[in-house]
Amino acid sequence: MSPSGGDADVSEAVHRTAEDIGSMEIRGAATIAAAAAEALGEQAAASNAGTPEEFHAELRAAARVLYDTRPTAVSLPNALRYVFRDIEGDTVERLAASVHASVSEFCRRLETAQNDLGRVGANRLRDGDTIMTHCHSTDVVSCIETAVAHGKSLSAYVKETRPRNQGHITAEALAALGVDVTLIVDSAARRYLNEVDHVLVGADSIAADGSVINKIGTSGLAVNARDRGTPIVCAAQTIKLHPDTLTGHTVDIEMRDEREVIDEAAEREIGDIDVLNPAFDVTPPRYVDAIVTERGQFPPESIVTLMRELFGEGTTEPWAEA
Ligand code: RUB
Repeated sequence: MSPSGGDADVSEAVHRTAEDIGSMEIRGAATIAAAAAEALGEQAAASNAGTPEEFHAELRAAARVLYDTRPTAVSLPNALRYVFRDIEGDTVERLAASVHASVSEFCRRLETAQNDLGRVGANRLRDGDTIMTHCHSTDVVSCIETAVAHGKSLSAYVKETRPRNQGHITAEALAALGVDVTLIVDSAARRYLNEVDHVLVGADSIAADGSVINKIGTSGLAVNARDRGTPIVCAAQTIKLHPDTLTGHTVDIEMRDEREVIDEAAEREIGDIDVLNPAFDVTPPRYVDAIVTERGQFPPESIVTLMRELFGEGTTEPWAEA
């Protein structure tokens, strides 16, 4: 084992979580963040490190495996940073206990933030309103759940969200809450926007200029919603704020396997074609009415103030090889 982290032992649990994130068995920015933090906790608990240096090297190696899974949701590196920030101890046992405490605190804060955000978002919804959703966002569901708990009766047009159909998860979640759900194909969205009071979407990352990076199709929906005069709200905990965009970096858009779009036989039958499968897109701030966070709601253009307050001027990568 190398104290530099190059060959450090990474636990089975971490590899399993990384595979599940890569294959989207674990998906959605908040859920990915919690899973990554918990995997670091499992790494610490399973550690056979003989020295604190070896322990740190293992943890850094584990974080790199998790970091390399999917590039767009900044909640993943933000979660890793949170856990690393609070680690202290002069023995392996104390270090492991400190990782455990840090992971527990992170997951507790994540849950609290989602509940607080839900209360803010719910205040925007009135009894009898109709919502349109895209993909599956637990932050969005939290707003709707709170509104329903406050006695509001809601309807929803739920876009199926090709190619992975995360709309089915949203449909199930909202139907279970008692929302009157209508599932539509993505291309039917514009047809029904006239009947919609709010478009509600989540975010994988939010850039310093207020751009919302979310599931592919969000930007087209937002442009259509603006054209129809339907407010579009993004529900996103502050862990979705992308601190690197403060210093001019752009958000990496994940390209996924073409087999999610078309199977091999069908493609062969069509002939010589290219297939592209971008997982996310960027919605410019002018198409977004509000970003709802656990710290209140913000016009997208002002989110940079909150980002500076929470993340300062830049970030570190504590998992980098020493
Ligand atoms: C999920 C997606 C969700 C955000 C927010 O994409 O785009 O809208 O991650 O989700 P994928 P949450 O299915 O490719 O992971 O509010 O649960 O963090």
